[in-house]
Amino acid sequence: MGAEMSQLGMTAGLEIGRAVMGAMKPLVVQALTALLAKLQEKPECPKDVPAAAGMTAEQMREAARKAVGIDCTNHYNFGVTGISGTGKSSFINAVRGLKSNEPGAAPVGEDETTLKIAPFPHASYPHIVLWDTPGCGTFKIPAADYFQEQQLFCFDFLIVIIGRNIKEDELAIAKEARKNNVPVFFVRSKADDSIANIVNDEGVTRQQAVQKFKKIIEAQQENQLNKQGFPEVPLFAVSSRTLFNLFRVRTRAESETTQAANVIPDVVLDEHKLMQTVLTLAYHRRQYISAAVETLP
Ligand SMILES: Nc1nc2c(ncn2[C@@H]2O[C@H](COP(=O)(O)OP(=O)(O)O)[C@@H](O)[C@H]2O)c(=O)[nH]1
Ligand SMILES: [Mg+2]
Repeated sequence: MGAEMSQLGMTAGLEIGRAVMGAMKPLVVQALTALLAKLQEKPECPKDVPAAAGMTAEQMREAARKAVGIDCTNHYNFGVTGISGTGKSSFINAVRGLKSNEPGAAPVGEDETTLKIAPFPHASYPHIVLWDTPGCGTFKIPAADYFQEQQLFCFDFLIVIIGRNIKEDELAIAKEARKNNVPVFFVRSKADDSIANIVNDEGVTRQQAVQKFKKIIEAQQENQLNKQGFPEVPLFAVSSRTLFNLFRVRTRAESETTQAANVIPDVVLDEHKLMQTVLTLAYHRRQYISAAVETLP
């Protein structure tokens, strides 16, 4: 890694893991780093929420803060949801640069006995809060009720972590998000596992398996989202391991140990594209119109 890149990484508190760098165009990484630097600041304006039941938007935001603890004036709130075991907690920890056994990390691999939504603030970005929202869209609580009860319309966007097949419940979340003007993104996690399985099952090389997996994701987008009436919902494939390596801020000693251990480089799929898409959207939607007009030529 060049001195310039290293400095950029430090500025935004983002460590570009060597394994990820190996397969990345530095420009993509620079763009993400610059974007994250913008998110160091408090959002310019509060999240737009619908005024309802005789309450103004401001009163709605205050009610949400009191009821659920969502501060959608000072924070960017990223909702993460999905069926138990899909990788929500791992995703949240990875984006926070945390291992699952470290203090403050969301517990991984646990059965979800509680359906309580929980905030996980980002240590390097004090205005970013990731929310674990187990139970959203499950038969126990229909998505429409969950959205209102938990005030999810306050989220800047919602990420639905999915598995091999998109379920009706997950489409119900997308429908509710659309109604509440919350952008929704579907994310197929454990891409590293899927690729390893293709190598194993089909006796192909890792590179061939990556290409095959990309085709599977394209087909999933087409058949399970576009054709089901959700062409505006993008599907991204990621590995939480790759995301972790991207966001981890390492000490020199940890970097050296990791570099020595990373004999097989990370699988890199849509991790950068996903983060760039969601962060750009969150950032721009929280700027005052006047600020946007000023930037016009
Ligand atoms: N290989 C691999 N395993 C993952 C990934 N994400 C999660 N897992 C594993 O999947 C299991 C369930 O993950 P968890 O984050 O607890 O899922 P949750 O129930 O949706 O919060 C754990 O054993 C994780 O280690 C990933 O990207 N790659
Ligand atoms: Mg979990």
